Amino acid sequence: MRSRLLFAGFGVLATLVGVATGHLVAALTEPASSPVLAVGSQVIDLTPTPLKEWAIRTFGSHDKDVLVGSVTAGVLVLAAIAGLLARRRFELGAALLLVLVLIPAVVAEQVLPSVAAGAVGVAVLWWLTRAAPTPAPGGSGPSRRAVLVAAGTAAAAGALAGGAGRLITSYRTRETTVSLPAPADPAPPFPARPLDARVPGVTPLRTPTGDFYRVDTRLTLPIVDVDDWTLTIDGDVSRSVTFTFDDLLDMPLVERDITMTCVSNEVGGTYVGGARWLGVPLTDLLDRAGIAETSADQILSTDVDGMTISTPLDVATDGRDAMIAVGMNGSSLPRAHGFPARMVVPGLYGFVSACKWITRMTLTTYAEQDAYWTRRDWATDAPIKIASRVDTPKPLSTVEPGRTVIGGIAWAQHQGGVAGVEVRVDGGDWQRARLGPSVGTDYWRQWYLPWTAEPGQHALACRAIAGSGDVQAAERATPFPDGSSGIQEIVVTVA
Ligand SMILES: Nc1nc2c(c(=O)[nH]1)N[C@H]1C(S)=C(S)[C@@H](COP(=O)(O)O)O[C@H]1N2
Ligand SMILES: [Mo]
Repeated sequence: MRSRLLFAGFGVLATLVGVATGHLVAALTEPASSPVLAVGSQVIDLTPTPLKEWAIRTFGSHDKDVLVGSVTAGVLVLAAIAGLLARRRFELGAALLLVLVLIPAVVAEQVLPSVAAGAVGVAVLWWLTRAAPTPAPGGSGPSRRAVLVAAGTAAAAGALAGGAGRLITSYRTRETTVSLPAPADPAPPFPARPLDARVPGVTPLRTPTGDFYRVDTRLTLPIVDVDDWTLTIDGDVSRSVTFTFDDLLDMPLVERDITMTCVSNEVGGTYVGGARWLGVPLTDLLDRAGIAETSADQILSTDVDGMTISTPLDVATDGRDAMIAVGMNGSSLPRAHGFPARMVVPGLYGFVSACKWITRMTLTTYAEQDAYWTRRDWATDAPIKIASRVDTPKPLSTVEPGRTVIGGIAWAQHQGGVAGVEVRVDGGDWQRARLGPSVGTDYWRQWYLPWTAEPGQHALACRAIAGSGDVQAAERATPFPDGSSGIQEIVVTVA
């Protein structure tokens, strides 16, 4: 029994040292190719949409941690089994270990780190099993001390390789900032006294960059050298054109306050943020390529790794402030939000517009080419739905009786903005809330309603009214395929 545990441990240790080596090799070649992450990325791409939905719903923004954790746990169990097999027949254990580390090599085509992980893993397993006493009755062999020394050495080497990999990765993935020119067309002044300065608990009018929600299919962020980066417009255009980053900065830049929303946002959810974007108007770029004669109906954007996002051409060129953004809240884009450039289209959900790390815009048709989410049956035409959220009080919280406020945020981008918000207490009449300052029709709006809270349980609901006159839909819809809808109603206790 002791010997079995020992060999299971050998399997795990050998695998860990192998993976650490793979991590180091990956750090030196391409940090996104770390074996666990490679398998994880593949799992994300292959996961059916309903399961993905469920994961996002159940684990929220921890969905990726859960995924990485599950892959890791699975690998470790198999590693222990490989160790057990090696106890009787080394070749069997070594074979299982090799299969384990070759999975990322095959599914994610990441050969170098996997080969290194496999070679080192098998070597360590061989070395550990040789140090252990033979399981045969009366078998002698090397001492306990030899096992401890071998295991200790392997663990130290693994820790060293893993640590070095981590250091190199963090150096290579550091943020780079580029200084950007002033906008030729600046945004109007931002309100000096947003509501959050007066009503505690209401979402800040401008989302600090570090707090801006992040949604993408990646487990690691791409490393893009701005000096090598280019943006090409091709497909059904008069002429293909390619821009360097400096070419973009030489064009007149516009600055706009735009609220971005993810289609995966649930009613009352947090996948929404307001920022000040700096960029080149999309139509200025398309005009350089010439689209007067085009029969395209979509812009198919491609990112540095070939991920694709489709945008309806007519919507993107209807006069709204669509842009290729290079700046966010006064700095160049952070890596998480698309450095060095991304698309931003007010009024469209991010999955049909906001391509980060963009390198190509191909003018084509929906009939001819499918983008990443189109292949997964999401909508292609997906305007952001009118929505509102209660920020304060928090759902299921306890509130002191007496004078207080109900407050939150609402959005109706490119539908005239938010013209009104109404609040309903305990199913009563809809009451008009007071609105915070307007930041334009593509931006969200803060709101609050003074409320005298009587002891007991209360249900609080809100709904937005757009400048277009349309009212937030009460019909419940799930995020798939074109965005959630419904009225958020929270319950609080006053005591
Ligand atoms: N390259 C790339 N761009 C992408 C995505 C992605 O997965 N890959 N996700 C999109 C989605 S679904 C949304 S909602 C926005 C989110 O942008 P943010 O992470 O900057 O908030 O980016 C969009 N752009
Ligand atoms: Mo999204």
